[in-house]
Amino acid sequence: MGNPTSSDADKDLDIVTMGEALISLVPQETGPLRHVKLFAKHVAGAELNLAIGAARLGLKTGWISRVGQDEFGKQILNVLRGEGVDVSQVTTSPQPTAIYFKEYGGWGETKVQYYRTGSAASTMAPEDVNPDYVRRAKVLLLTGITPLLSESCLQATLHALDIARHVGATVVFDPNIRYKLIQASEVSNFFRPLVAKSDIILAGEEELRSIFAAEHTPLADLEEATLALGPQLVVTKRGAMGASVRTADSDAYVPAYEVTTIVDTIGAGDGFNAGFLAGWLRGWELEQCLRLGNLVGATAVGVCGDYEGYPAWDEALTILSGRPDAER
Ligand code: KDG
Repeated sequence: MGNPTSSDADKDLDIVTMGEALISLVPQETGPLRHVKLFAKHVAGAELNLAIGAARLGLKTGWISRVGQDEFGKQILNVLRGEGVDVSQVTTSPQPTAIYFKEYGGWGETKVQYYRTGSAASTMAPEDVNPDYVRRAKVLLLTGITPLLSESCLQATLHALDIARHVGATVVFDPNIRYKLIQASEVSNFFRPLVAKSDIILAGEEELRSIFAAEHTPLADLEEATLALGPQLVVTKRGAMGASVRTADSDAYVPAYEVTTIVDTIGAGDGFNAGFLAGWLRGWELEQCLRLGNLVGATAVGVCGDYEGYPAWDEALTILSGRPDAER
């Protein structure tokens, strides 16, 4: 993992990512889905959220995927183009674009119901990853969602990882563990090799606990265990508890931004990733990167869609310079 700015002069893309976009149907009332009458239609997907968040923060961003030859595929491409994300590596497939429903429980919890088996993106395969494209990227960001979509998606992910290492792109990995796609008992074996092949890990605290099967281990030890597998930097996202970062010779913690309205926390982790990397790629101190990550994550939770609340670069700088962190 080199310095993000010096050796990358020939790279014209800041972040390339690969994943599935879904149409998300958001209930307009709380309660079991069988009673919900109205839904709002949004575009979602962890890597798409990251790509949009990063583009809003002024980064040149590309998204690799397959979308259906259907209206939803067209909507997804329209949104990404409108947000300034490069979609030159997106192909279309006769398979449908995935959809998922959110379900808001009466106690504020959000559940998701996927309809993504056999989707367009689940047919992605190694040939979707063009080495000449990845070569142009400073960062390749992968999540643990894509390799769980299908065997060919797993192979595409491993292929992308190998290419990135070969062409000198920094590999950033967010486990984004989705228990609808993997059994809890398989998490450790599945994720450790992916962590080991990455340069930077951006993970939730509970995700690190699952990967290391370590429920009560102090967080600092979990972060050390992550570094011992190979990455040079690990960030732990702790939601309302803030975020921390650790490298071989440094560590830092930054509290969360205070959020007054919580509509839906989905999309906050992807926003954090966009903010953290927007600072890191500009050569900022790690503590400032955490602060920007926390800020972008916080903008997601008061808004209904995953990415809609993410700020533009100048908005983020204004908030960053003027609004104190919440002490929690
Ligand atoms: O991180 C947000 C995602 O969870 C959401 O947009 C849907 O990509 C998605 C997934 O697989 O859960």
